[in-house]
Amino acid sequence: MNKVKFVNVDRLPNIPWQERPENLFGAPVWKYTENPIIGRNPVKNVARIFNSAVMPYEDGFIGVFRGEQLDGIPHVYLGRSDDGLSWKFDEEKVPFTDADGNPFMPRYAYDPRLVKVEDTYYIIWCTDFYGAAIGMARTKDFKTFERLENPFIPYNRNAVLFPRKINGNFVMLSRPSDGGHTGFGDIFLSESPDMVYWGKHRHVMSKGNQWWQSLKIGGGAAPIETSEGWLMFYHGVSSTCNGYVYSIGGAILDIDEPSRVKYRCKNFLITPEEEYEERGFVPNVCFPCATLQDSETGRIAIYYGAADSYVAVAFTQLDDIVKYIIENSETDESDTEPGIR
Ligand code: BMA
Repeated sequence: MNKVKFVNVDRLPNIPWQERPENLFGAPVWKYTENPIIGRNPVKNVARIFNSAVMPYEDGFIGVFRGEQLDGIPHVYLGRSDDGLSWKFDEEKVPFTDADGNPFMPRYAYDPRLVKVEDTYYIIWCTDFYGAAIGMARTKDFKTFERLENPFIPYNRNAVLFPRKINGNFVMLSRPSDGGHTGFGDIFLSESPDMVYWGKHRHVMSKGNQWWQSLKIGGGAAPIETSEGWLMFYHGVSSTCNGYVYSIGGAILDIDEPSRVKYRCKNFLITPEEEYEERGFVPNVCFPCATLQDSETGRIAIYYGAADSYVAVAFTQLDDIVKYIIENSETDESDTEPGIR
């Protein structure tokens, strides 16, 4: 296999990084030894921050964070960092407005993703639209945040935008759900010419045969463009006698027709093993929401929520992770077909 290259990915010399440890077991992904990077009570009136998304901005990093308020209701908070590891948060939630600039706050907002397409940053979260559904907003300056039309009717969660248009349209992954803790779930994608009207819905992949992803799956970080296809980190859930266990998996989607899965790793890449992943508000959760990557070195930093209590980081190298996914790939017809029936 030729060396895998990032496509449309910039240099990021200050990407958080730690060298790969010796004696790494399983997938070529290793957890930051100083995890978690965000502990409890991280800012006034917020008890926990987890399931959050970051990206490079100006000379440092910016992020949208799921902050669980003291009344237990989650909202989106903005955070900034010089090094991607140590974060300062705004004390006020992100002030979403309508198109006229009038306040238009969601009743709750959780699991935010942050994706830049062309010159605009999009925030996508799970909102209350007469039930759990997808909320979206855009900003160019991280000062004003204009909400967009909710793309889908309820129930839906885990929407993730691709970082560029494909065949002229915006493309978004999502996971149709129910109003509760959703004991099922496959990943679909939808296209839009304008971020208002969504259609051309396609099935991408279903929950897997492997036990770690046998209950449901859902989108995680924004897909990363590479010479092998779109590298996607997603979450997979197993149902045990003690509740759900959330692990992180990897797949590679076709570049021009991303509803076709080229490779899908049968093994999890990250599973709850550390104290901060196994113990917390909801134990046994590793929930990816973002990555950072550096075109020069092939380094990737994966940001994930741990135990619905903390933010943690793990590292991998593009070439190694793609090779591992390909070598351990197991797909079926519902993965590789175009996704329409
Ligand atoms: C899912 C989402 C996530 C959460 C996970 C585990 O349904 O609500 O925000 O991390 O459950 O509690």
